[in-house]
Amino acid sequence: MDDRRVVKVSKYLSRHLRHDPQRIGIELDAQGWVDVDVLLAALERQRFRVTRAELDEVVERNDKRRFTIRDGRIRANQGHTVEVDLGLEPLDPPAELFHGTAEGFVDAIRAEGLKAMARHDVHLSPDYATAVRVGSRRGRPVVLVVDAAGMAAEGHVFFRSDNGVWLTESVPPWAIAFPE
Ligand code: HQG
Repeated sequence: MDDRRVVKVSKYLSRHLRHDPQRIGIELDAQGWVDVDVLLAALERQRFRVTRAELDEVVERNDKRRFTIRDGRIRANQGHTVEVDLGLEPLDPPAELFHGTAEGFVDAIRAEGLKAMARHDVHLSPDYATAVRVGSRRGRPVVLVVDAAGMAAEGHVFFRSDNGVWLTESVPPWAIAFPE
């Protein structure tokens, strides 16, 4: 598959495995899984034809390992807006984590901290470069440094998704260092 097709299929899967499964007539279980065969049949009905080999390739080659296939089922690793319980165990975070955002959001974040917005959790990156990429999706990127260890000491709970994104419910202003 060429890169454009991989991205196109990945976006289509993200939409329906994270946000809007009913749009293509599928149902996710409580942990976000759906049978691969059920998904492929639904895609066929939508005339968005994807073969099993292509699906495997998208899961394999996806730049952020957004999906997992296990025991004949598939799910998105994180980023849901529909209710799912990913079954992640709380984990001690590293001392610092990073959040990439856009310039226009900085004043609001200074005032109220980071909020999950439409998703279930605030997404934090383990490294600076990833945060730059995340922030660039929305404009000129600004990278915030989060005092994750300090938050954990105050009782905030952290999780790490199967693709290495750190998740937490919210980040208070005191735990955020803003660039000069
Ligand atoms: C901002 C992508 C105003 C926040 C990425 C962000 C990531 C606030 C936006 C993953 C705010 C929400 C998640 C506040 C937060 N006031 N703005 N109090 N608190 N924000 O997309 O972190 O391609 O829901 O900074 O790579 O940008 O989907 O979160 O800009 O890993 O796999 O509100 O999504 O991955 O945006 O991105 P999002 P995000 P995928």
